[in-house]
Amino acid sequence: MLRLAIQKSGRLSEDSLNLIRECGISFLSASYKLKTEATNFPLEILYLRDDDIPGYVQDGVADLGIVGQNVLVEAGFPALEVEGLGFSKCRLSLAVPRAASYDSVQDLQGVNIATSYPQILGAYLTERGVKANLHTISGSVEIAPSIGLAEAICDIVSSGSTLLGNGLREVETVFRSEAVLIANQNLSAEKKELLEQLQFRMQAVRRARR
Ligand code: PRT
Ligand code: ZN
Repeated sequence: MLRLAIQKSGRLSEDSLNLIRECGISFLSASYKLKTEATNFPLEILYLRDDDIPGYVQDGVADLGIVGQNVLVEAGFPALEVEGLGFSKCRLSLAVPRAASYDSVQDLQGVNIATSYPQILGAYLTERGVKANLHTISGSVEIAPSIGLAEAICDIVSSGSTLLGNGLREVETVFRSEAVLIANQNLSAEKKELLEQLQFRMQAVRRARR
C-alpha cells in the first residue's frame, strides 16, 4: 500500500483531491479525518500541513506527497521531486513600497527584508553578491514595510492584488513554482511499481485536460 500525503486544507487541497479522483481512484473523504484508504487502488491518503509534507516523505513516514515546489525547495529536499503537476502556479517575488526607488537587486545591499522563505531568498541574494538582513516571519509578510519591520519583502505572488492592496510593487522574480509530486527515494520495488501506475494515470489526466 502506498501512502500519499496531501495538504489538509488550503490552496493545494482541492486540486490534489480532484487529480486523485480523476485518476479513477475512489475514496471517502470527510473534513475531520486525517487519513483515508482508497477502495479501488492500494493507496492511503494522509492529510497534513503542507510544510510537514517534504520531511515526512524524506523520512519515509509517507511514500509520496503533493506540495508546492516553493515549500519543497525551502525545506531543502529538491531531489524528492518526481514531476510537476501543473496547478497552484505562483512565483516568489521581491517587492518594495510603490514610491521607493529601485533599479536592481544591488539596491537591496544592507536592506531589511521580511520573508517566509529565507533559504530560497538567501541563496538568490548570495548568488548575486547581495548581503541583506533577512527577517523570517511566517505570515502576513506584506504588511512588514507599513509597520516599519522591513524596507522590502519576498513572498508568494499569484494575481499580484495582495501586493497592490498593500502599496507594494513587484521588482524581482526569485523563484517560479507549481504543485509537484514527490516521492521517498528508497521505495521498495512493489511501491515503485505502484508509483509508476499512478504517474501513468496522472499523465493521462493531464493530457486529457489539455
Ligand atoms: O495550512 P498550511 O500550512 O497547509 O497551508 P499554507 O497556509 O502554508 O499554504 P496555502 O494553502 O496558502 O498555499 C499552499 C501553496 O499554494 C503554496 O505553498 C504555493 O505553492 C501555492 N500558492 C499558489 C500560493 C498562492 N498561489 C498564493 N497566492 N500560496 C500563497 N499565496 C498567497 C501569498 O502568500 C500572498 O499572501 O496569496 C497572496 C498573494 O496572492 P495574490 O493573488 O494576491 O498575488
Ligand atoms: Zn504551510
